[in-house]
Amino acid sequence: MKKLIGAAAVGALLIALTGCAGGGDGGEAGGDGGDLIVGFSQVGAESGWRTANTKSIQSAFEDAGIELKFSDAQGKQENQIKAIRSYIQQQVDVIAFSPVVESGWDTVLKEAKEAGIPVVLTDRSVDSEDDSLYESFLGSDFIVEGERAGDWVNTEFADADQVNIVELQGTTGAAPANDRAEGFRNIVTDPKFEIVASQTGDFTRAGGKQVMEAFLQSNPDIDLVYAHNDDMGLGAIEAIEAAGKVPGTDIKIVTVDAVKDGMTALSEGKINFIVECSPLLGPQLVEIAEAVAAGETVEKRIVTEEGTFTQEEAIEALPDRQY
Ligand code: GZL
Repeated sequence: MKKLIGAAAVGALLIALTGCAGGGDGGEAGGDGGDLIVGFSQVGAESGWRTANTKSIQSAFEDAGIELKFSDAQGKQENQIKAIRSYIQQQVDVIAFSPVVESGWDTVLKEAKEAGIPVVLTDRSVDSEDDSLYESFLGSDFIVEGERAGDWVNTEFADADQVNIVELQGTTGAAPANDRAEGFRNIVTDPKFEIVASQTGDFTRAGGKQVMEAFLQSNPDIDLVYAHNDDMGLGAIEAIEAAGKVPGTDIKIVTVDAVKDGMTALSEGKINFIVECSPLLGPQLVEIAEAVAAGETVEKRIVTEEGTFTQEEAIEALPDRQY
Protein backbone atom coordinates (compact mmCIF):
# COMPACT_ATOMS: atom_id res chain seq x y z
CA MET A 1 0.00 0.00 0.00
CA LYS A 2 3.09 2.31 0.54
CA LYS A 3 3.64 2.14 -3.24
CA LEU A 4 0.02 3.13 -3.78
CA ILE A 5 0.23 6.03 -1.36
CA GLY A 6 3.39 7.22 -3.16
CA ALA A 7 1.56 7.02 -6.47
CA ALA A 8 -1.36 8.97 -5.03
CA ALA A 9 1.00 11.73 -3.91
CA VAL A 10 2.59 11.89 -7.38
CA GLY A 11 -0.87 11.76 -8.88
CA ALA A 12 -2.04 14.69 -6.77
CA LEU A 13 0.95 16.68 -7.98
CA LEU A 14 0.14 15.78 -11.60
CA ILE A 15 -3.46 16.92 -11.13
CA ALA A 16 -2.27 20.26 -9.71
CA LEU A 17 0.12 20.83 -12.62
CA THR A 18 -2.17 19.77 -15.43
CA GLY A 19 -5.41 20.98 -13.80
CA CYS A 20 -7.30 17.92 -14.83
CA ALA A 21 -7.47 14.22 -14.36
CA GLY A 22 -8.65 11.32 -16.52
CA GLY A 23 -12.24 11.57 -17.64
CA GLY A 24 -13.80 13.05 -20.73
CA ASP A 25 -11.41 15.01 -22.90
CA GLY A 26 -9.74 16.62 -19.88
CA GLY A 27 -10.05 20.25 -18.87
CA GLU A 28 -13.77 20.53 -18.13
CA ALA A 29 -13.91 17.27 -16.19
CA GLY A 30 -13.67 17.69 -12.45
CA GLY A 31 -15.46 20.95 -11.77
CA ASP A 32 -12.99 23.84 -11.93
CA GLY A 33 -10.39 21.50 -13.36
CA GLY A 34 -8.35 20.87 -10.26
CA ASP A 35 -10.90 19.02 -8.09
CA LEU A 36 -11.51 15.33 -8.47
CA ILE A 37 -15.07 14.10 -8.97
CA VAL A 38 -15.85 10.41 -8.37
CA GLY A 39 -19.13 8.67 -9.23
CA PHE A 40 -20.04 5.71 -7.02
CA SER A 41 -22.84 3.18 -7.54
CA GLN A 42 -23.67 1.19 -4.40
CA VAL A 43 -25.57 -2.16 -4.40
CA GLY A 44 -28.23 -1.01 -1.96
CA ALA A 45 -28.82 -1.10 1.81
CA GLU A 46 -29.65 -4.79 2.24
CA SER A 47 -27.50 -5.58 5.27
CA GLY A 48 -25.52 -4.23 8.19
CA TRP A 49 -22.40 -4.85 6.15
CA ARG A 50 -23.65 -2.67 3.30
CA THR A 51 -24.57 0.16 5.65
CA ALA A 52 -21.09 0.07 7.17
CA ASN A 53 -19.52 -0.07 3.69
CA THR A 54 -21.48 3.01 2.53
CA LYS A 55 -20.51 4.91 5.68
CA SER A 56 -16.84 4.02 5.19
CA ILE A 57 -16.83 5.20 1.57
CA GLN A 58 -18.80 8.41 2.11
CA SER A 59 -16.75 9.50 5.14
CA ALA A 60 -13.42 8.66 3.48
CA PHE A 61 -14.19 10.87 0.45
CA GLU A 62 -15.52 13.63 2.72
CA ASP A 63 -12.35 13.52 4.83
CA ALA A 64 -10.25 13.67 1.62
CA GLY A 65 -12.22 16.68 0.35
CA ILE A 66 -13.13 14.81 -2.85
CA GLU A 67 -16.60 15.22 -4.39
CA LEU A 68 -18.43 11.86 -4.37
CA LYS A 69 -21.57 11.45 -6.47
CA PHE A 70 -23.35 8.52 -4.75
CA SER A 71 -26.26 6.38 -5.96
CA ASP A 72 -28.07 3.48 -4.24
CA ALA A 73 -29.20 0.87 -6.81
CA GLN A 74 -31.68 -0.81 -4.43
CA GLY A 75 -30.27 -4.17 -5.47
CA LYS A 76 -31.01 -3.74 -9.19
CA GLN A 77 -28.37 -4.09 -11.88
CA GLU A 78 -30.31 -1.87 -14.26
CA ASN A 79 -30.11 0.97 -11.74
CA GLN A 80 -26.34 0.55 -11.48
CA ILE A 81 -26.00 0.63 -15.28
CA LYS A 82 -28.14 3.80 -15.39
CA ALA A 83 -25.99 5.41 -12.69
CA ILE A 84 -22.74 4.54 -14.52
CA ARG A 85 -24.14 6.01 -17.75
CA SER A 86 -25.10 9.15 -15.86
CA TYR A 87 -21.58 9.48 -14.46
CA ILE A 88 -20.20 9.10 -18.00
CA GLN A 89 -22.52 11.89 -19.17
CA GLN A 90 -21.35 14.07 -16.29
CA GLN A 91 -17.74 13.30 -17.26
CA VAL A 92 -16.66 12.41 -13.74
CA ASP A 93 -12.97 11.66 -13.30
CA VAL A 94 -13.37 8.14 -11.88
CA ILE A 95 -16.28 5.69 -11.66
CA ALA A 96 -16.33 3.17 -8.81
CA PHE A 97 -19.00 0.57 -8.01
CA SER A 98 -19.81 -2.67 -6.25
CA PRO A 99 -21.47 -4.85 -8.93
CA VAL A 100 -24.62 -6.42 -7.49
CA VAL A 101 -24.10 -9.50 -9.71
CA GLU A 102 -21.04 -10.78 -11.59
CA SER A 103 -22.37 -10.80 -15.16
CA GLY A 104 -23.72 -8.30 -17.68
CA TRP A 105 -21.28 -5.40 -17.32
CA ASP A 106 -19.15 -5.44 -20.49
CA THR A 107 -21.30 -3.05 -22.54
CA VAL A 108 -21.44 -0.24 -19.99
CA LEU A 109 -17.82 -0.71 -18.95
CA LYS A 110 -16.79 -0.38 -22.62
CA GLU A 111 -18.77 2.88 -22.75
CA ALA A 112 -16.79 4.18 -19.74
CA LYS A 113 -13.52 3.09 -21.37
CA GLU A 114 -14.44 4.84 -24.64
CA ALA A 115 -15.23 7.96 -22.62
CA GLY A 116 -11.74 7.76 -21.09
CA ILE A 117 -13.10 7.35 -17.54
CA PRO A 118 -11.22 4.81 -15.37
CA VAL A 119 -13.38 2.34 -13.43
CA VAL A 120 -12.59 0.80 -10.03
CA LEU A 121 -14.45 -2.25 -8.67
CA THR A 122 -14.96 -2.43 -4.91
CA ASP A 123 -16.31 -5.24 -2.72
CA ARG A 124 -17.65 -7.47 -5.53
CA SER A 125 -16.17 -8.26 -8.93
CA VAL A 126 -17.40 -8.89 -12.47
CA ASP A 127 -16.89 -11.97 -14.64
CA SER A 128 -15.79 -10.01 -17.73
CA GLU A 129 -13.09 -11.68 -19.83
CA ASP A 130 -11.56 -8.27 -20.52
CA ASP A 131 -9.83 -6.96 -17.39
CA SER A 132 -8.79 -3.78 -19.20
CA LEU A 133 -12.36 -2.61 -18.51
CA TYR A 134 -11.41 -1.76 -14.93
CA GLU A 135 -8.24 -0.46 -13.29
CA SER A 136 -8.44 -2.36 -10.00
CA PHE A 137 -10.64 -4.62 -7.87
CA LEU A 138 -10.51 -3.87 -4.15
CA GLY A 139 -12.26 -6.42 -1.98
CA SER A 140 -12.24 -9.69 -0.06
CA ASP A 141 -11.42 -13.14 -1.38
CA PHE A 142 -14.84 -14.75 -0.96
CA ILE A 143 -13.58 -18.24 -1.81
CA VAL A 144 -11.14 -18.03 1.11
CA GLU A 145 -14.01 -16.84 3.32
CA GLY A 146 -16.03 -19.94 2.37
CA GLU A 147 -13.00 -22.15 2.98
CA ARG A 148 -12.47 -20.61 6.44
CA ALA A 149 -16.08 -21.44 7.30
CA GLY A 150 -15.49 -24.97 6.02
CA ASP A 151 -12.34 -25.39 8.10
CA TRP A 152 -14.30 -24.56 11.24
CA VAL A 153 -17.06 -27.02 10.29
CA ASN A 154 -14.56 -29.85 9.79
CA THR A 155 -13.09 -29.20 13.24
CA GLU A 156 -16.41 -28.59 15.02
CA PHE A 157 -17.97 -31.81 13.67
CA ALA A 158 -14.80 -33.96 13.68
CA ASP A 159 -16.45 -36.63 15.86
CA ALA A 160 -19.87 -36.58 14.20
CA ASP A 161 -21.06 -39.48 12.02
CA GLN A 162 -23.67 -37.57 10.01
CA VAL A 163 -24.07 -33.78 9.65
CA ASN A 164 -27.12 -32.29 7.90
CA ILE A 165 -26.37 -28.78 6.63
CA VAL A 166 -28.72 -26.10 5.32
CA GLU A 167 -27.19 -23.20 3.38
CA LEU A 168 -28.60 -19.68 3.24
CA GLN A 169 -27.04 -18.31 0.06
CA GLY A 170 -26.47 -14.67 -0.76
CA THR A 171 -27.99 -12.81 -3.70
CA THR A 172 -28.28 -15.09 -6.75
CA GLY A 173 -25.46 -14.36 -9.18
CA ALA A 174 -23.48 -12.20 -6.77
CA ALA A 175 -19.74 -12.91 -6.47
CA PRO A 176 -19.86 -13.42 -2.67
CA ALA A 177 -22.71 -15.92 -3.04
CA ASN A 178 -21.02 -17.87 -5.82
CA ASP A 179 -17.60 -17.90 -4.17
CA ARG A 180 -18.62 -18.52 -0.56
CA ALA A 181 -20.59 -21.54 -1.80
CA GLU A 182 -17.58 -22.76 -3.81
CA GLY A 183 -15.04 -22.21 -1.02
CA PHE A 184 -17.19 -24.04 1.54
CA ARG A 185 -17.57 -27.03 -0.79
CA ASN A 186 -13.82 -27.10 -1.44
CA ILE A 187 -13.24 -27.91 2.22
CA VAL A 188 -16.36 -29.72 3.52
CA THR A 189 -15.89 -32.88 1.47
CA ASP A 190 -16.31 -35.79 3.91
CA PRO A 191 -19.38 -37.85 2.86
CA LYS A 192 -20.78 -37.54 6.41
CA PHE A 193 -21.63 -33.93 5.53
CA GLU A 194 -24.80 -33.50 3.52
CA ILE A 195 -26.10 -30.12 2.32
CA VAL A 196 -29.77 -31.11 2.53
CA ALA A 197 -31.06 -27.69 1.37
CA SER A 198 -29.60 -24.54 -0.16
CA GLN A 199 -31.53 -21.40 -1.10
CA THR A 200 -30.94 -17.67 -1.44
CA GLY A 201 -32.04 -15.37 1.38
CA ASP A 202 -30.74 -12.40 -0.64
CA PHE A 203 -28.35 -11.32 2.14
CA THR A 204 -31.25 -9.94 4.19
CA ARG A 205 -32.43 -10.79 7.72
CA ALA A 206 -36.03 -11.20 6.52
CA GLY A 207 -34.89 -13.46 3.69
CA GLY A 208 -32.84 -15.61 6.05
CA LYS A 209 -35.78 -15.99 8.46
CA GLN A 210 -38.27 -16.87 5.71
CA VAL A 211 -36.03 -19.48 4.09
CA MET A 212 -35.02 -20.98 7.44
CA GLU A 213 -38.70 -21.39 8.39
CA ALA A 214 -39.18 -23.42 5.22
CA PHE A 215 -36.02 -25.44 5.86
CA LEU A 216 -37.21 -26.31 9.38
CA GLN A 217 -40.56 -27.50 8.08
CA SER A 218 -39.06 -29.78 5.45
CA ASN A 219 -35.92 -30.98 7.28
CA PRO A 220 -36.50 -32.39 10.82
CA ASP A 221 -32.83 -33.03 11.59
CA ILE A 222 -30.75 -29.95 10.79
CA ASP A 223 -27.37 -29.87 12.53
CA LEU A 224 -25.83 -26.74 10.98
CA VAL A 225 -26.74 -23.52 9.19
CA TYR A 226 -24.13 -22.04 6.84
CA ALA A 227 -25.30 -18.48 6.17
CA HIS A 228 -23.39 -16.39 3.60
CA ASN A 229 -23.79 -13.33 5.84
CA ASP A 230 -24.62 -12.40 9.44
CA ASP A 231 -27.97 -10.84 8.55
CA MET A 232 -29.36 -14.09 7.14
CA GLY A 233 -27.90 -15.93 10.14
CA LEU A 234 -29.75 -13.53 12.46
CA GLY A 235 -32.96 -14.22 10.57
CA ALA A 236 -32.33 -17.95 10.93
CA ILE A 237 -31.96 -17.49 14.71
CA GLU A 238 -35.46 -15.98 14.84
CA ALA A 239 -36.89 -18.92 12.91
CA ILE A 240 -35.05 -21.51 15.01
CA GLU A 241 -36.27 -19.94 18.28
CA ALA A 242 -39.83 -19.72 16.93
CA ALA A 243 -39.61 -23.45 16.24
CA GLY A 244 -38.75 -24.05 19.92
CA LYS A 245 -35.10 -24.95 19.28
CA VAL A 246 -31.93 -23.36 20.69
CA PRO A 247 -29.73 -21.64 18.06
CA GLY A 248 -26.03 -22.35 18.57
CA THR A 249 -26.84 -25.49 20.57
CA ASP A 250 -29.57 -27.61 18.90
CA ILE A 251 -28.61 -26.16 15.51
CA LYS A 252 -25.17 -24.64 15.09
CA ILE A 253 -24.67 -21.57 12.90
CA VAL A 254 -21.64 -20.29 10.98
CA THR A 255 -21.84 -16.97 9.14
CA VAL A 256 -19.70 -14.42 7.27
CA ASP A 257 -19.24 -10.64 7.82
CA ALA A 258 -18.70 -9.99 11.59
CA VAL A 259 -20.95 -6.90 11.84
CA LYS A 260 -21.93 -5.78 15.33
CA ASP A 261 -25.28 -7.61 15.50
CA GLY A 262 -23.64 -10.82 14.29
CA MET A 263 -20.80 -10.47 16.78
CA THR A 264 -23.31 -9.87 19.57
CA ALA A 265 -25.16 -13.09 18.68
CA LEU A 266 -21.78 -14.86 18.58
CA SER A 267 -20.87 -13.50 22.03
CA GLU A 268 -24.21 -14.90 23.29
CA GLY A 269 -23.58 -18.32 21.74
CA LYS A 270 -26.48 -18.08 19.27
CA ILE A 271 -23.98 -18.07 16.37
CA ASN A 272 -20.97 -20.38 16.78
CA PHE A 273 -18.35 -18.93 14.41
CA ILE A 274 -18.02 -15.90 12.12
CA VAL A 275 -15.67 -15.37 9.20
CA GLU A 276 -14.84 -11.66 8.88
CA CYS A 277 -15.51 -9.70 5.69
CA SER A 278 -14.39 -6.10 6.16
CA PRO A 279 -16.67 -3.34 4.78
CA LEU A 280 -14.15 -0.62 5.65
CA LEU A 281 -12.99 -0.05 2.06
CA GLY A 282 -13.35 3.75 1.98
CA PRO A 283 -9.79 4.92 2.71
CA GLN A 284 -8.19 2.48 0.23
CA LEU A 285 -10.77 3.44 -2.42
CA VAL A 286 -9.80 7.12 -2.03
CA GLU A 287 -6.13 6.25 -2.59
CA ILE A 288 -6.94 4.17 -5.67
CA ALA A 289 -9.25 6.86 -7.11
CA GLU A 290 -6.59 9.54 -6.69
CA ALA A 291 -3.95 7.34 -8.31
CA VAL A 292 -6.03 6.26 -11.33
CA ALA A 293 -7.30 9.83 -11.86
CA ALA A 294 -3.66 10.86 -12.14
CA GLY A 295 -3.05 8.15 -14.71
CA GLU A 296 -0.99 6.05 -12.32
CA THR A 297 -1.10 2.28 -12.60
CA VAL A 298 -2.44 0.53 -9.50
CA GLU A 299 -2.49 -3.12 -8.48
CA LYS A 300 -5.17 -4.93 -10.47
CA ARG A 301 -6.28 -6.93 -7.43
CA ILE A 302 -6.12 -5.60 -3.86
CA VAL A 303 -7.35 -8.13 -1.29
CA THR A 304 -8.65 -6.79 2.03
CA GLU A 305 -7.22 -8.28 5.21
CA GLU A 306 -9.63 -10.08 7.52
CA GLY A 307 -9.83 -12.93 10.01
CA THR A 308 -12.29 -15.11 11.93
CA PHE A 309 -13.99 -14.96 15.32
CA THR A 310 -14.87 -17.52 17.99
CA GLN A 311 -17.26 -16.65 20.83
CA GLU A 312 -14.39 -15.69 23.13
CA GLU A 313 -12.80 -13.50 20.43
CA ALA A 314 -16.13 -11.78 19.77
CA ILE A 315 -16.59 -10.96 23.46
CA GLU A 316 -13.11 -9.41 23.46
CA ALA A 317 -13.51 -7.53 20.15
CA LEU A 318 -17.05 -6.14 20.58
CA PRO A 319 -16.25 -3.07 22.72
CA ASP A 320 -13.89 -1.67 20.04
CA ARG A 321 -15.88 -2.77 16.98
CA GLN A 322 -16.25 0.09 14.43
CA TYR A 323 -19.29 -1.51 12.74
C1 GZL B 1 -19.39 -8.95 0.76
C2 GZL B 1 -20.64 -8.15 0.45
C3 GZL B 1 -21.84 -8.88 0.94
C4 GZL B 1 -21.87 -9.04 2.46
C5 GZL B 1 -23.33 -8.94 2.71
O1 GZL B 1 -18.26 -8.22 0.38
O2 GZL B 1 -20.76 -7.95 -0.94
O3 GZL B 1 -22.99 -8.13 0.58
O4 GZL B 1 -21.31 -10.23 2.91
C6 GZL B 1 -23.70 -7.79 1.79
O5 GZL B 1 -23.69 -8.69 4.04
O6 GZL B 1 -25.06 -7.69 1.63
